[in-house]
Parts: sequence; structure tokens; C-alpha cells
Amino acid sequence: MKNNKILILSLLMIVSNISFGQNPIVRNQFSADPTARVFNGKVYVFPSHDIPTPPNKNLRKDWFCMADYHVFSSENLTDWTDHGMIVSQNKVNWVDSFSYSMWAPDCIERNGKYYFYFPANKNIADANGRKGFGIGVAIADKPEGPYIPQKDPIKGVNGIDPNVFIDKDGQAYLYWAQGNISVAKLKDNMTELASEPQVIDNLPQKGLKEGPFLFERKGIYYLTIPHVENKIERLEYAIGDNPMGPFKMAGVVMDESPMNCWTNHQSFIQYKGQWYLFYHQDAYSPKFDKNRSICIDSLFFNADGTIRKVLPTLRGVGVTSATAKIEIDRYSGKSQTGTSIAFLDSVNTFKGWKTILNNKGAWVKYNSVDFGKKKLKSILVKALSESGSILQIHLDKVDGPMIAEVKVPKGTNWNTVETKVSIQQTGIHNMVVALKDSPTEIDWIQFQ
Ligand code: FUB
Repeated sequence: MKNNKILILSLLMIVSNISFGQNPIVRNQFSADPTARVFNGKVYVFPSHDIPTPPNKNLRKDWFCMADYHVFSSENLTDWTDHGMIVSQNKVNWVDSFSYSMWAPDCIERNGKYYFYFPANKNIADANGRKGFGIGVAIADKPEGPYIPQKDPIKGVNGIDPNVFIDKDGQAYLYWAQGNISVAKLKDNMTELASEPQVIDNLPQKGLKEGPFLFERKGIYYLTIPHVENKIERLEYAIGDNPMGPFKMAGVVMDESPMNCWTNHQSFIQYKGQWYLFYHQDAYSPKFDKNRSICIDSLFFNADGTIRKVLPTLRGVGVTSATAKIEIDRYSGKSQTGTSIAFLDSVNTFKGWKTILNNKGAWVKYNSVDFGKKKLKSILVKALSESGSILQIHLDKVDGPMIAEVKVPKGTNWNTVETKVSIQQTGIHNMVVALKDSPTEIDWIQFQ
């Protein structure tokens, strides 16, 4: 009985469901360098896992600190399941378990096996006396794991940020970074090189390049990289007609982070007909950009195959149920003046944000709210207004039909106010929250 209880508790701790359609998509831990893959009709994300540096005099306080990897999955890009830790620095033979250097990973499926590639600092020097970063492989029968790490890192590869691409003819290629971007063919066993590494030409010579991610669309091979053209990384891409190049630089996928996060790191998938860009920024840790968080936005191509630049959004992608707590601080649009957001708790930023509406007429829009098929009776709003205020909730647009007028009581404490909805709505709509009078802070909104 006691053992069953322990088992149930530990299972609950390993697999946790987190329901957020907005950016960042992982909201209870830091996550970075997302590689997204579609396996068995679901989206799996393999990010790296930033943690605050533990107190240890040998570790740099101002650097990346990464001890393990988790995998996350979702069918709707809104509800994410954390399947728990899949590989740890303490469980890989060749990894220096004090190095906290488990940087950007990748995972790919071949013949029903899942190959997880990860860089980390080696604990032993290779035949040439080199320690530094090696790239290892861990293999599983399911995307969620369990993953069994290979005894040794891949021979002939020193570097970070592995990325694997399997072409239509079945040939697999490994890309990695070490100042330059290199590529080599992989043997069918996916754990050994089948050709000598070659440095990819024609990429920018000045400014750091890392994080290669290669994908193919309509016969064009897109080699994407974070590159420091100015002061911090931006996402760029080159195109070619062969996975090994030559490639020609073709443009910028995402500009430098507006939050000034020094790194970015990308992957691309097509899922249910839509292309998505996965990337990271430092939303939960704006003062320390080595504690990052992964995000998704939609991606579009021009008719000639070039990529339209992606602007990072708060709203992200996916549909939010009207009966979920809708975090309107992840808005998709706002009035020109009078709106801002702030952390609810500046010490524990994972508690999320609040929306502040300051002026009469200020508003935020939140797109793709699913009002479902059943009639919803009331709306709950968690809000705070020192002088008391009225919020107007509209359907579709600022001057769209009014769903409810919510009276927020005067006071310095948060209140959850319930108000009857005046129009019944079904289906997917935008929602607009507008301020009728005095300044108000809003935590969330929920229909029931
Ligand atoms: O996460 C550590 C390193 O930062 C990655 O390996 C790079 O791609 C950059 O995002």
C-alpha cells in the first residue's frame, strides 16, 4: 500500500500536464534551445534545461548551467505534458558530471527508434588529448524515453548544438557548431560518422555562428543558424539544393531579441498544415539571460520559398478555452497607449504577469478563445483597482458586441468578481478587455 502510494506520487512528479497556449510555453521551469519534432501525430519538444547556478565555487555564476534534459509533448500546441527528465549529466559515462554543460540537443526517429543527440563536456581526453565538448547519443523505443545513453560520444566530432536531418533517400546528416558549422554523413546506425566532417562554406565569416537546424521544403534545403551580425544573436538562414551545400545566405528569420537575450536557438516544424518556429528568449529572467524560456510562433513562406520574418509574440499559437484561466497579459493586440504588463511576483517570476490598464479606453485583445458549444453563463475576473473601475469585455473587436460589464470593487487587494454574461457565444472568437474608467490590474479572466 505504502509502495503504491510512493509509486503514484513519483509518477505524478515525472509526468505533469501544463496547460498554456501562450509564450513562453513552459511556465514552471527554464527551458532553452527547443528542437521540435512531429512524432506519431504529436509535437515533441526537446529543449535544454537552464537552472540557476547551484552554490559551487567551481561554477561561473554568469554562465549557462544545465544538468539534464526533459521532453515535452502536445497535440494542440496549447496543453503541454512534461514527461520528465530523459538524460542527466550524472548518468552518462563520458560526461563530466560537474560541468553542467548539457547544451542544445536534438532528437530524430529512424526505423521506430528515437535517437537523442546532446553535447556536453567530456570527462576524458580523446586520442588527440582533447577534452571539451563531445556529442553523445541516447536511444529509446518511444519519444518519451526511457533513453539509454551510448557509452562513448560520437567519434570525430568536437562541438556543440547537434542537429540531424534524414533526407528522402534515407541518408542521415549530422550538423554541429564549433565556431563554424560542420556537417558529416551518419551511418545507418545513427551513432557513427560515415564521412569526414566538412565545414559549410559561404556562411558569415564575422560574428558567432551556432545552433544549426536544417529542414527541407519543396526541394529547398534551409540551413538555419543563430548568428551575431551586430551585438547579439539573430536567426538567419541559407538555402541550397543539397543537405551538404553549397548554401547561399538568404535572410533573417527573427531579429535580435527585443528583451536583449544574447542567444537565440531555432527549430521548424510543419504540423497540421501550418509551419511553426520554435525559439527562446528570457521572459522569466529579464536580468539574467542564461535562464531562458521557449516560445512558438507561426511561420510563413513567400511564393518563392523565402521565409517571412517572424515577430516574437506574447500570445504564441493555439486556441485557449474560454473556461480556462485566460492570461490576457499574453495579449495579441493592444491600444496605442495605457497598457503595460508586470510580474505578479518579482521574486518568483513563474507566477506570471498581470495586465495593467491605465487610461480610460485602454484595451488588450486576446485572439482565438474557444467559447465551445455550450452556453456560458458568467465571467470571472481576478482584478484590482484602487479607486474601483468598470471593465468592458467585447467579442471580436474593440467595438464588437459587449459580453459583460465587470465592476471591479475599490481596494488594494485582488478580487475575483463574477458577472453574468449578457450575450451567449459559441465557437472561436477574439476577446477584447477595455477599461471604462480608473486604472485596473487584471490577473486572469475565465468563463463558466
Ligand atoms: O544553451 C547553451 C547554448 O546557448 C546553446 O548550445 C547555443 O545554441 C546557445 O543557445
